[in-house]
Parts: sequence; structure tokens; C-alpha cells
Amino acid sequence: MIPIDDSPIVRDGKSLILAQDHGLEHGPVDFTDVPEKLDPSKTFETATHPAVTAIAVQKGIAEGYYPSYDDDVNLLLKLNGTSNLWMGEPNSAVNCSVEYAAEIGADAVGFTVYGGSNHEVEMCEEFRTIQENARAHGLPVAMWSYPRGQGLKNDTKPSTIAYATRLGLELGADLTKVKYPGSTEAMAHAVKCAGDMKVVMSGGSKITDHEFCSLVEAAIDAGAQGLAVGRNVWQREDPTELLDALEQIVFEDATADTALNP
Ligand code: FBP
Repeated sequence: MIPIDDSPIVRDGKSLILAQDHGLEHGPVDFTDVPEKLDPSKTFETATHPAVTAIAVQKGIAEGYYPSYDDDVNLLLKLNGTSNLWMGEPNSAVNCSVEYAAEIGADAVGFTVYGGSNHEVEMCEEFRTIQENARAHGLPVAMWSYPRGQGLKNDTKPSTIAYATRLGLELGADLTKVKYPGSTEAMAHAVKCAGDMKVVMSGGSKITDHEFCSLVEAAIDAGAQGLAVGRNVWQREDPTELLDALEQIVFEDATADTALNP
């Protein structure tokens, strides 16, 4: 097993993952205000910013666009995903194997688990296969740990997020991505529940630069090892300034105020 700290998706123990799987997860509606970003090469360009340690995309996007960026961008390939057209209990179809991810040059793989869903058992069993195959290929595994389902009305409750990080640790993820539970204290508890596994904060819908950087600062202060962000970066016309600030907050422990007003 290769320690995740030796993986290219980690720099100085931290990660800043740029996610763009929204066309599948949410549908093209996320691109309404930024139609030019429907072209995935724009997000691959953004991922060449030095702050970004990996881009997280689905197989079809990776096949088409990653070959032009494989020297400049690290690839975290999502191996399952679901669309907003699916109206059932949360579930996510496995749409790529670890073997194929390795073949197309992935540096890590990602997998969503909806703990608490009526499909939790099959998702955890699928995760087992992915995790063991990833170990065999020397690829780190990132879990999108998003407890949700008919019995879970609040998916950012502190106890739910603490359970989400613990689930990642116990199932063998190297890094687990969770939503921000609303306070530094709650995030610190969720990080503690994760043992030696890395925890990164999920982005959420777009807010102002200052609001977002303050949230990231709070998560880092709580011990999180970075973030996996989508809309808050690529929905900006030019995300360079925000990425400059995030680089300082994530990797240099700067505050949101100093990072945004250098
Ligand atoms: P955002 O930063 O835009 O929230 O993206 C992170 C992410 O995990 C994506 O990988 C995924 O498409 C999306 O959030 C899922 O969001 P939701 O909470 O609506 O399922």
C-alpha cells in the first residue's frame, strides 16, 4: 500500500480537489450562468493552477479531455455517479472499474457512499471491491461520504458528518469528503472521528469569495486537510484570484482576510 502522502493528489499533507461531475450529478442546470464552462477543457485549464492537486471527473470526461492535460493535472477518477433524473432512494451506479481508471492514467479513484440510504448495503459492498482493487493498483481512494436517504432529513447535522468521516475510516478510504457541519467545533469532532484518514470539505453552491474563504479557513482550523470544490471555483468567470487565496489558506494557513487582500 502506497501512503496517501506520497500521492500526487496530496501536497504537504493537504489536497485541493477541483470537482466537475455536476453535469451528471445535477444536470446542465449548474452551467446556466456560465455556459462556456460546458466545455470541460475550461475546467481542465483551471486545474492547471498550482493550488489544485487533482481534478475529479467522470470517465467520459476523462477519456475525452485528460490526454491533453496529463502532464499538468492529476486525475481523480470518480467510479460511480447518479443523475438528478433518478427519483429513488439515493444510490449511485458504478460506471467505471479501477482497472480502467488505471489504464487511462488516474492518480486516484473516487466513490460516493450514501450512508443511511436503503441502498447503503450494496454501496458499501461495491466500495469494498473498489477499495481492494485500488490497493492492488497502488491508487488512493477518496470517498464522497454523503449520508442521505428517507430517514435522514438533515445531511449536515454534526453527528451525521462525524458518522460520515468515521464511515470513511472504517471502510478503508484514504481521504473522505464531507459537507461542512456548520461550526469549527463540529468539523473538529468529525476530523477526530476520522482517525488518521484525511478529511476534506465539500464546496456547496456558490457564495461570495469572502464567505467561501472563511468557510475553508474554519475547516482548515478544525484540522481538515483541504477541500474538494466544484461550483465555488468553476462557476466563477475567472477563478484565478480565488484559487490564489485558497492556496494560501489551505497550504499556508493564511486567514481569509489576508489571503483575499494580499
Ligand atoms: P460542489 O463544490 O459544487 O458542491 O461540488 C462537490 C460535489 O461533491 C460534486 O463532486 C458533486 O457533483 C456535488 O458536490 C454533489 O452535490 P450534492 O450535495 O447536491 O449531491
